[in-house]
Amino acid sequence: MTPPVVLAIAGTDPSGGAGLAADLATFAALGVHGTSVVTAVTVQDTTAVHAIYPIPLDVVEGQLTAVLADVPPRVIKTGMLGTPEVVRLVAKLCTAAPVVVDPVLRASSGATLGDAAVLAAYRDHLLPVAAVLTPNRDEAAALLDADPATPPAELAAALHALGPAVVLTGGPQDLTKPEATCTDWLAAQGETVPLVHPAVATRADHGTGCTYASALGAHLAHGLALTRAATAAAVFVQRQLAEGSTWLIGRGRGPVPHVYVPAPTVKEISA
Ligand code: PXL
Repeated sequence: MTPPVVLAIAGTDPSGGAGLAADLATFAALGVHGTSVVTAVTVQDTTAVHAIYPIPLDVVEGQLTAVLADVPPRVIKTGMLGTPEVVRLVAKLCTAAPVVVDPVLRASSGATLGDAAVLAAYRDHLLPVAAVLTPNRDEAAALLDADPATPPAELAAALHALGPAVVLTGGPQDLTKPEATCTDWLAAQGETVPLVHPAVATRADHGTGCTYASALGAHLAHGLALTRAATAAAVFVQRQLAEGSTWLIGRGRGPVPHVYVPAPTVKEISA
């Protein structure tokens, strides 16, 4: 059966944790066909982002118009867009499918992936046309020019008032407790509700945000309603983080595993 198509518009991460590699692997794991438009090439490893090379605007536009015309997506997911011109281009051209916007502004290693001009372009051009926004708390505060200490439920509701549904993803609280949890705040149709799920203690969390937003896009493309899609995406990320907690990849914060296929047993190989 033909799977739904989800388009990812994002940057690359050579270490395979974040960016387009995370998006496409997540799409494959969740049974959707992924198409992709590259907006920037980052030079990075698991320890840091060393350099960023934006793709020229006409090259981004060429990729986008070609793939939109030939392989219409059920859902579009955006990650690192890199420049205000690309943010505006995406807002202008991506009108035929719901857009899940992960407003990437900063890498977990600390590097800036979207500056003040990118932030303004998100606020003025992409948020008003987005279907769902998936900021973390810092991104939400930055988009609203609010104090980062503002309660996350308030940040989610304030962003929802600008147009899109919002899933404000919350990091783990007090991982020293065995029952530690993460709380995401879902603001949609005028209501803001918490979605609570178990936290996973791991150093391999590079790409968690990209993976979550891609999983959300994939579940929406399969037809799940937003609350169920958000819950299913959190369950997917939680499972993958647990899987990766014993992996030893890279010297820094390792990648979230996106697809985990157990190695075949000797019995299976010889069968
Ligand atoms: O996790 C945010 C992110 C998104 N996109 C790219 C990245 C990163 C973080 O490193 O490199 C390309």
